Amino acid sequence: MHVGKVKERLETSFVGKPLIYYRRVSSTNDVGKELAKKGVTEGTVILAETQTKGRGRLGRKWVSPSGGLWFSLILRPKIKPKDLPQLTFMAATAIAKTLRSLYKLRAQIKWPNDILVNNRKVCGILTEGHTINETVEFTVVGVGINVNLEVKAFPSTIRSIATSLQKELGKSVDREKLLCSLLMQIENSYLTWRKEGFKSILKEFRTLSMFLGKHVKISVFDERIMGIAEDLDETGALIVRLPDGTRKKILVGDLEILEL
Ligand code: BTX
Repeated sequence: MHVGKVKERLETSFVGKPLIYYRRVSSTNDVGKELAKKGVTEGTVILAETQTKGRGRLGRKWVSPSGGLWFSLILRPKIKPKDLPQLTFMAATAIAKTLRSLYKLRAQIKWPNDILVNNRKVCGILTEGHTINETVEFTVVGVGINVNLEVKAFPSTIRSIATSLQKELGKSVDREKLLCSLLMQIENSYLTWRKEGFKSILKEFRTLSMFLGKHVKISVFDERIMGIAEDLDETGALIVRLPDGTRKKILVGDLEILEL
């Protein structure tokens, strides 16, 4: 990664300023939290070539070899912890839009935090907050995108569910250009969210999604819920219509589409 090129080309006003680059870290979210506690400004981005302890939700492992884009963005909006998912949605819409406009890929969002291309995961988002007295002090939005990776670089357990931009496009892409475009789009989406609220993000999230109206199975810890993914409510929770016709609201979980 030529960080100098990114800094030269970056046209944002605050996202990615500063951009802090490491060749190798445990997890950019962990480094981000440490730096945020020390007071780095809103917009700071921590980028790493590889992560040794990349994380997904619920402590799951995020495979992060060299060639991907692994970064975390520090934001400091004044929100309550319950509103943190809004930032995941904000980032997901920004990423899906960028992949569509740069590469003409049909990038689609899978609730709540994945971007898929051809039904395989190309990107995951992990938003974490640091809360004091019921107020979020800072937020770390972690983004992992499989960019110039060969699918055989993935462990066998995820080879069938993951993809990369290189695989989908049949060629490697300019990571510096991608990062600049992503940070610009994330800044725009974040400012829209701050100005207009969650409604406008949610509207875009719905259009970019691939699960609405589909037969789904949702795993919520040990529970499995099957039904039709009917809609998202105004907080981003998933509304599922169960076989008996009743509706259930789901705040977090892992979604599997049963019919593609
Ligand atoms: P998640 O919990 O929704 O997904 C984690 C699951 O995704 C894993 O259990 C595995 O099945 C699968 N997986 C692991 N690595 C990959 C990969 N490279 N591509 C596709 N599928 C994979 C998703 O959590 C949130 C991931 C956020 C990652 C970023 S990277 C920068 C930042 N730092 C950090 O530690 N995490 C975030």
